Parts: sequence; structure tokens; C-alpha cells
Amino acid sequence: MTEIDRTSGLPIDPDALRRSAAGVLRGNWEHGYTVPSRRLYPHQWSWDSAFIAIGWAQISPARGRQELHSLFASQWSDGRVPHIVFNPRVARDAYFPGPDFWRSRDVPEAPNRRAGGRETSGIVQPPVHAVAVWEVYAAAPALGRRFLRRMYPRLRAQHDYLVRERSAGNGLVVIVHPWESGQDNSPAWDAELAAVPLPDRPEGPLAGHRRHDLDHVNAAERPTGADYARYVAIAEAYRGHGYRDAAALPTHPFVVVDPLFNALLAWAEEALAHIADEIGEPSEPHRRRAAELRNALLEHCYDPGAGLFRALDRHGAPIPESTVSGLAPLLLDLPEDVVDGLVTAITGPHFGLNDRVPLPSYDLTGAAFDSTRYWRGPAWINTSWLVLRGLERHGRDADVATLRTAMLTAVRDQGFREYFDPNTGACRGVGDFSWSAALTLDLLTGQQAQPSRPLATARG
Ligand code: 2M8
Repeated sequence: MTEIDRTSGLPIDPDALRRSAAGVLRGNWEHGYTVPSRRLYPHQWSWDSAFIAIGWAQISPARGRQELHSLFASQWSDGRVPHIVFNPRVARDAYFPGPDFWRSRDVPEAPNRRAGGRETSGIVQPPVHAVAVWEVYAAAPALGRRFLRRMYPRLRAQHDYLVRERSAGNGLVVIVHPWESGQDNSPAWDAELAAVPLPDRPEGPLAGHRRHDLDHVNAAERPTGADYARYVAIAEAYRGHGYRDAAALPTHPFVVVDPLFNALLAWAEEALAHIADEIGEPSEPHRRRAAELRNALLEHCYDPGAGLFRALDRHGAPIPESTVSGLAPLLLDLPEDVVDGLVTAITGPHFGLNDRVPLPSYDLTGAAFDSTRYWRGPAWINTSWLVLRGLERHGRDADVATLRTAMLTAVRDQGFREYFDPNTGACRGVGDFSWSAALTLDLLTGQQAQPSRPLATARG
């Protein structure tokens, strides 16, 4: 029955929305994990699984646990959690680049195929998983702490890999591929990408490869062919070094610091501290690391003039593009003037907080803004949800309510789409997209109405 949602004042039928969100997750459930989309992304993706588990926590904490267990079963022996774990049940060429491109089977650190391991990619994605583990546990603590005990060493290894192998030398960690940011064709990567030479092949730079994304989504909503050719070239360069960072990084064609990636690592260290406390492990090292990452973000990335955090190029110089990534440090404990700066950026003309459409992925007034193309403007549910959590943490309740209304309006009117035009709210990308459904389930729990919730606390 349609009712007025208590926080947003929005006419919605929360039960119907919850039912259809749960239907999307169930429809995308695939033998122990959830694919982001049956059509476009038929495998398991790393940060998608974290957001998806947060949604499962609301309707089936057991599936939330399974989702995370399944992903970490393919963790490499060096600690990295691969950005894609391939589904052996779909055709090897159902997605490009697939297992035959990444060739994890040739890498000793990757899961062993002969011992039943799944094939994977060799790069990572933003490390939000410890938060997901904590939230899944907190949704049903009565199920016991075994899950935390099992996940804790794996999460530690995930974080240690990043800090050890991906150090930027200034307290932050680097990413080595635009896909690692999760915001693949963000304008923040344009200048770095432009410097990557396109392979000179007579049949064109993508010769020998075929993109499958354009079978499912309009080309105007996806990265360009030139972007893809460079994505492939960067991945081939990394693969050429056997995915070994020490060997690859000195000459690697793409090395940047992403504020969202680092903010999520710091936020996840806070979650790890909660987990450690719960299972009797020392939590202080995690709090310390979270604080160090936060301080390094403030020192190297914060731009007080713009009121947001900048990505850094390979020389440590700020990249002058304003993207939603630069708002993600709001998830952390910050000085009040920095919080004010971020809130001004969110509510002002660049990100235009309103109650109709979630936050754009890129500055609405930026030179590279494109309302349609993927991460170059469109509004996404996951990045909006992260900013919402940040606003909650800092007690900005009115802005939390506005953003929540925008997110619920988008999915109520357009469905659980992958992204939305940030001006009109029109749907873009694929439908039945898992994290849009999962995070809607989280929004509908009503917990969001509680101000200043840094992480969920265990409900008894
Ligand atoms: C998108 O990225 C993949 C490559 O990893 C692609 O475009 O094929 C991004 O939106 C990324 O953030 C997301 O994890 C992935 C699956 O939903 O799709």
C-alpha cells in the first residue's frame, strides 16, 4: 500500500519496493554469490559483492555471508582480492575481458584451477569489504562470531597487500588501472589515460578483441573505443609483469591515488577495528591505520578552495577534476571546516543535492560533464549511498533525508537501474542491477533515519 515514507515524505509503498529489490537479488543469485547483472556482468565483481552483501543482510544474512565467503575463496595468496571472479558456468567469452585475457591460471599466487579454484582477473577494486562483513554480522549477531573469525585474517591480508605493495610513498595507496577505481571512465583519469600510447595495430587498437558491453547497452552510455583500447593496454602491461607490483609499478603506464579508494580503505580499517574488538583481537593497529590514511588524505588530497578531495597523478600532483570520489572521505572523522567544505560542494552547483535525482558522478559544471556516459556525470546509487553514510556520520540529517528521497525516487520511478541521468533522472545502463537493489534494501531498513551512524552497531 502506498504510504508517505516517514523520513523522506515520499509516496512509496515500502513493502512493494522491498519485494522488488529482493526479487532482483534473488534473480541475480548464482550458486553462492550474486552477479551484478545477468546480461552485462555475468560473473562475481569485488566491490559489487560488498554492496550486495549489505543488501542481503536485510533479507537473508546467511546469503550475505555466503556472498563474502565466495568472493574471498578466490583471494590470491598475496592477499589481493581480484576485481572479477569468473563464473565457470557461463561461456568463456560472455564478458570481455574474460578469463582467457587475464590468464590467472598462469600466476602462482592466484587460485589453483586444478584444486577447484575459480579463474580471476589480476587487479583489485575499492576495499569496502570489511564494512560489509561488519554490517552482515551486525544484522544478525545471533548467528555467531564464527563468520567474523573466519573473515578477519582474510580482510587483514587484503588491506596488508594494498599497504605493502601499493604504497604511494605518502601514506596513501595507488591504483594501477581505471577499473580499480570502480569509476572506470571518470574524467579524473583522462589526462593520465591520454598519455598511454595506443597500440599500433593495422586492424585497430582493439584488434583481436571484441567488446560485449555494446550488445547490451547503448554506446553513448559506455566508455569509448579509445578508452577501451587503453584499458586493455594497461592491463596487458600489468599482466606482462605477472601482476607483481614491485616489478610493474616503476614503468607502469597508469599509477594514481584515488580518494574514494583510500577513504574506503580507511573506513574499512575502522570496521576491522570493530571486528577485532568483537573477537578479542587487538583493534588499536586498525584505528591507527585508519587515522594515518585519513591524515594523509587531508594533507595530500584536500583542496580547501573546492571543498573536496583531489586524485593525485603519478608524481603526487593533484588532478583538477571534481568527482564524487572526492566526496567519499566524508565517511571519515574529519575537522569541522572540512566537513563544511564537503557539504557546501555537495549542496552547491557542482553536485546539486536535490530530492529528485541522486548525486552525479562528476561536477555538473565541469568541462567533461556528460549526462549520459557512465562515470562522466550519471548518478549512481552506490556512490550516493557512500556520501549518505558520510552525511549521517556528521549529523547532517536534513541533507541525509534529501539524498535518501532522491535515491528512493530514482529507483521507484525508473527501477533498479545501473545509473541515471543526473539532470532528468532518466534511467541509463542495464536494469535489474544488483547494488542498486541491495542498497535500496539498506535504505528501507529505517536505520538511515538514525543520525550519526558511523557503522552499524550490533543489534541484539
Ligand atoms: C563497471 O566496470 C566493469 C569493469 O570492471 C565494466 O564496465 O565492464 C563499473 O561500474 C564497476 O564499478 C563495477 O564494479 C562493474 C560491475 O558492476 O561494472
